[in-house]
Amino acid sequence: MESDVVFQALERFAIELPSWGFANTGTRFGKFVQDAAATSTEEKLADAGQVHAFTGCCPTVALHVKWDFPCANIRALAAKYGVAAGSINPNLFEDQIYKHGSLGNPDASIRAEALKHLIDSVEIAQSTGSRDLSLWFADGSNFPGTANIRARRGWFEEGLKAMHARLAPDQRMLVEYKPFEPAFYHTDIADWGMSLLLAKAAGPQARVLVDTGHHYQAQNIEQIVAWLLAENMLGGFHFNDRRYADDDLTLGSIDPYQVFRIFHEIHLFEWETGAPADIAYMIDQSHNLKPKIEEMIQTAMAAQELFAKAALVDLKKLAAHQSRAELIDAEECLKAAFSIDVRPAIRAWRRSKGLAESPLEAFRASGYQERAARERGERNRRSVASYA
Ligand code: RM4
Ligand code: MN
Ligand code: MN
Repeated sequence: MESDVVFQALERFAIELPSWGFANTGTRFGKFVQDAAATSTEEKLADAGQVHAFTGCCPTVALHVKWDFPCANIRALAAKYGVAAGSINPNLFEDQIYKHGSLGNPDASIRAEALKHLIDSVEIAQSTGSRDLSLWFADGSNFPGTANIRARRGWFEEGLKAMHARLAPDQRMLVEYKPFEPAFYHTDIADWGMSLLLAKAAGPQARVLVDTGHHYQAQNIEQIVAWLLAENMLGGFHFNDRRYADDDLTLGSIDPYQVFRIFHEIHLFEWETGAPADIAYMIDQSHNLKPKIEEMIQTAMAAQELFAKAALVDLKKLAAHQSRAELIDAEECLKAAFSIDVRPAIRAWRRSKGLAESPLEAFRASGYQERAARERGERNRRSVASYA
């Protein structure tokens, strides 16, 4: 029984890899370069292909417009490595013109540039066959009195509407929020309420994107998820874990119960409504210290485990306990599923797919990482930059 539920859960669970998670990235104080890191979009796709080949649950790769494009025939390139292009991420935070914002910039010509980039990104998404555009804006201000918060809100609404008008009927735009960083006084899209209002204003194909690292400490993320589901406005996730802020640590490394509770809200919604929720599960992590492909495999495995555990909650029983306000029984019912060891069932699922039981061990045995280090090491070492 249990393993049937786990099988069914894994059959429909896929999580998208971020291309930027395979390249050398750092903290704002510097980079520790890894010889094996990807140095081009082709290498990112090749590495992502490894993660999918060993886990069987990561068929798509999110691409960042500025870091991965232009790239000749990316569709064929992805296919060569056994993956497909996933969500397209515009980049409105690196160019010098965006120092004071993109869609929220007080300069109309810069807002127009930002909109142009968004429209170009919609076209890129059409050419790669990607349904979703994931939008994260770094816009905000550092000091009180320096920005007109309401005017900027209006410019965002305008810009997002104009972008929405360019979507093909099957495309979606996902509006991500984040409370702070890089701006430290106000951020234009700081929380899920702002994302929700802007997505609703933009048009019917806009949804909210929840990045698990983009909340204040102690915020109840699963409640946000439940509300967005109820509003039919949950578009997708950027999964990662954190201890303090947007730490981008391995999913489940700090608080696996949090991830389980999020998945539980989704399973519960689907059980109650009888319809699958249309949610894009994506990873948004950058790995500075652990080997990148291994950390991505570790993440995918953690996601599968937690998704499967959450599928094991006895929802009928839980509902009965809730209706009678049997607090201890309801809570124990939820926790019971969390404590089930689903790994044997997942290993059986892997066997049924012709995958190795341990993706990590199998990847290590392949020698891919050592080969990549030999081939890419010199290029990677040349790219070290200092903070100041
Ligand atoms: C942001 C946010 C975005 C990601 C960038 C690189 O904090 O999470 O989703 O694209 O980082
Ligand atoms: Mn994100
Ligand atoms: Mn982030």
